[in-house]
Amino acid sequence: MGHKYAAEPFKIKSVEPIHMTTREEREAAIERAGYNTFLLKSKECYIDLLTDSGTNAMSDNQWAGLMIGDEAYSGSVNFYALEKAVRELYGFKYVVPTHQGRGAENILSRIAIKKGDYVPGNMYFTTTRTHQEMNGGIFEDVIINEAHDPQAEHPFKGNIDLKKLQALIDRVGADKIPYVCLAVTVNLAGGQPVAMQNMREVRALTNKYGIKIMFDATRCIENAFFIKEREEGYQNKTIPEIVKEMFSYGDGATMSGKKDCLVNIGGFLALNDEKMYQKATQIVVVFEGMPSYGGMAGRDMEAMARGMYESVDYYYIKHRVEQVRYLGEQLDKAGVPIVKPVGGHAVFLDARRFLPHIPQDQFPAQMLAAKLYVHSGVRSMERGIVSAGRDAATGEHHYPKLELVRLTIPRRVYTYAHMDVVADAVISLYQKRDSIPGLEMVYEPPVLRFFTARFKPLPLK
Ligand code: PLI
Repeated sequence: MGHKYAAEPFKIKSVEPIHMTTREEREAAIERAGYNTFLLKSKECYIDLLTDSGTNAMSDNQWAGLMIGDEAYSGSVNFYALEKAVRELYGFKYVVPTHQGRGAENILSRIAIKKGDYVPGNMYFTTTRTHQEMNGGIFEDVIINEAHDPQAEHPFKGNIDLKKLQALIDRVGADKIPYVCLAVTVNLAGGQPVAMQNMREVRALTNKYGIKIMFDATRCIENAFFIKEREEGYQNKTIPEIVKEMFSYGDGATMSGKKDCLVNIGGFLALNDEKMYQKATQIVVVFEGMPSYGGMAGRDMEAMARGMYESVDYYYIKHRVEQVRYLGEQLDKAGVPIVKPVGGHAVFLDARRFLPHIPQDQFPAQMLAAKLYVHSGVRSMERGIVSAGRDAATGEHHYPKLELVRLTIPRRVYTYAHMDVVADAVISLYQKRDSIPGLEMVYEPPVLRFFTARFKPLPLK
């Protein structure tokens, strides 16, 4: 049965009604929210594509797992279930549960980074870079150039550029590089995967210098699916085999369970080195909790362990990625500028080409997300200059090449019919794009400003 886009590999057992709103209600809501879609109430949104983080639908098996939560302060059975899942599926020896991904980033950054160290990575992620900088680290982008070009059709746009990595090592010295942060997939590049070949090469290079590799494993299953689909020699490997091989090139990983572990909350730091693990346990008790729950309830660890096994099912991940692609291909066919190829978790609108009349410091992607909401009730997220924040040293805006709006698809939540509604909304807004003005920022928090910044529209020029 060769359907172009896989049908849902699940039946729907429980439903959550969604709310329709009027245009007047949405106009008032976005005004109140300071033109920041993060500040809308969920009930004000019709199709909520703000994020794929923590918005997953759990299976009946995961819900059943909640009932066997062992809420002991220490040594919960659910911790051992999680540890077993991490060992069996990802191959790491030690696991420190955390309340979510950034909890793991906090611990890793504290134990591994010294002031003045450099942390190379395949593009920045907001919370990841913030933790690196708060611990005195300097982030260095070593992703291939194609990743910064929305139109470059490269099958593995998340790859690390080995020449850039080598140049950094030559410039600052290997002893100033505690680890390479290797994200699979790369969120802000458009959910783009990293090739196995590239991971192997990064491992070979870092081995020469004794530099560690720490994965950002957040969307590792999506990455594994792309390897199976696109990389020679992997068509006949299973998703678990590919995941295992990927992580065999790393020394550890931070994980936001809210994405590819198919849960609503939770994360972990995984490590192979016993000394690092011991240091991590010293930090986790200060910021999260005992090393055997680290900020998670026993029931949530159980749901996460079960979600991890479900996530490596081929039919699950095939549908997941193909549903995202279905939306992307509809927009592309209609001429709407998007990041290509379509990534694993989201379709990214290219706001530079969507709104070429708005300069980047008038926040075109921020305004596009706000206008899409008012136009249709579809909530999306800015991933451009606002998300990039300011340079920690100079205080100037970072001006990222990518000025994007992310339509992020929660896992197992919406149907193909919802994707049609979203596509129609974006396409009809594209036809009216000339009427959209820029924004000015009227409130700016000092770090991670995109979460709570506020804006006002400028007059249309
Ligand atoms: O939101 P957390 O703290 O569970 O995870 C932080 C985090 C780390 N790495 C990557 C690649 C992420 O995408 C990520 C969180 N992403 C969010 C919240 C998102 O909306 O994409």
